[in-house]
Amino acid sequence: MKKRAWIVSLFLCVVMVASIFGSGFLQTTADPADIVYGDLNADGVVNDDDAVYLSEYLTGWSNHTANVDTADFNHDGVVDQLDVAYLRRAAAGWEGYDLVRLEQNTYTIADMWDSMRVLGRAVRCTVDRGGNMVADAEGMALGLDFSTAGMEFTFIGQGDVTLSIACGPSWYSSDGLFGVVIDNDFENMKELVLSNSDRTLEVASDLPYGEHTIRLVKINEYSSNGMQQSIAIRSVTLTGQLGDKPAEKDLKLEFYGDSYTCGYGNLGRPSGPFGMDENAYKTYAAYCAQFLDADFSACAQSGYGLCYDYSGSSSGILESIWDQGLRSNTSTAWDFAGDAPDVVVINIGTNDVNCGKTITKAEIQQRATTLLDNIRSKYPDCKIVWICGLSGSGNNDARAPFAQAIQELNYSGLTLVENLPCGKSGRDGHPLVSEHRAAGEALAEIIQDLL
Ligand SMILES: [Ca+2]
Ligand SMILES: [Ca+2]
Repeated sequence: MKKRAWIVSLFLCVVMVASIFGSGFLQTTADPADIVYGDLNADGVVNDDDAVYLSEYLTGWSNHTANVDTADFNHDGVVDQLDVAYLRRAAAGWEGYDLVRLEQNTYTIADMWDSMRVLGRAVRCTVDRGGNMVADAEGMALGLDFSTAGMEFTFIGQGDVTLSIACGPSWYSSDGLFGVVIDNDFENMKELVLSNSDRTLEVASDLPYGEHTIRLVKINEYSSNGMQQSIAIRSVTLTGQLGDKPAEKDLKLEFYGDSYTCGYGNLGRPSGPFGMDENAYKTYAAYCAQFLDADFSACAQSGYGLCYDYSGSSSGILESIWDQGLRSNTSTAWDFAGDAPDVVVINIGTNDVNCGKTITKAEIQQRATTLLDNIRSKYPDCKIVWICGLSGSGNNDARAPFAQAIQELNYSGLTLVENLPCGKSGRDGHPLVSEHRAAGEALAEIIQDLL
């Protein structure tokens, strides 16, 4: 109550002072580069003396100066008694009162590394003149190939946020989408259209002054045939300063899969390029993670299978990509050293049972054991959920013996899901976003019971 009474009396005081002295004062004297933000009396520290100094300046002390660029602490464009109050609270360490100078800053990935989160399979890299990404632990850029790879950071400031990017050489035949989530508003995620000639990308505009959380994610998958793309984020330009590193979720999920996990065709735009009809942040996997308040990442590729891909080739299988960090540079292994997921979800088999091959139980079991042992070697304690494709599409009769083969492995820690309910109203018999959401909710209930 005391504090509130103080604020009220301060407010009344401010109203009185403002009415006497007008809306504020501007005086630019020193080079802004030489001024420590908040240090009005130039004694090298920011404390209550600076609030006193500013207050004296506002009451007309002729030997005092103040610069709007450095003394407008509440960022309303004028220097007045509100700034005195703001500075006093900032000097006292009140939460929400940060001295942030509103100037444009450009941060490379190297600059941001300790204050950003890496999402999914994003790889620190350099980018050569041809747009190729080369893994480099000291690199200035962040390479994104897999769906759900990205980054998240916070900043205190306002206005626009712009990326400097490079789109890989594989991206030549159509535009694609790039995902942006501002202040955790997943429902209104932006799907920005990217072309391979783009070198900058505005991901946010006209943000009001305050603390913001920016999540940047690749929502299209990579494809070596050029229909999808690589993206490297070189730097982020914003007005304000980087904030604290965003918090991790307590629960982590990791998905391995095919087009269902990539979100192929889920946006309901079947007449255009499939890069415009895919959002990996609106899949059963993404919604499952949202329902469980979990972090999630994906290692997935449309058309892939356990033993055979959709065309019956044995090259397009999860075993060949499960440990990759960059799809465009297949010698780049993913670094599994980060936090292990609590649950790994493998959603594979639909392409196997629909590719026209006759697959023996022994083949299924041998490939499954190899994949499971590989994942187990990295995550000794995780639970594993194996979904034999989403029901509703494809050959349901053929799925049964596939599921039976997995079940008979009796693999330690594995839960089999044979029929995850799902529709198929999107492109090529794939689920739409609403259908993914329903499947994600059902999967979240299954996982909840395992935890
Ligand atoms: Ca000072
Ligand atoms: Ca102000």
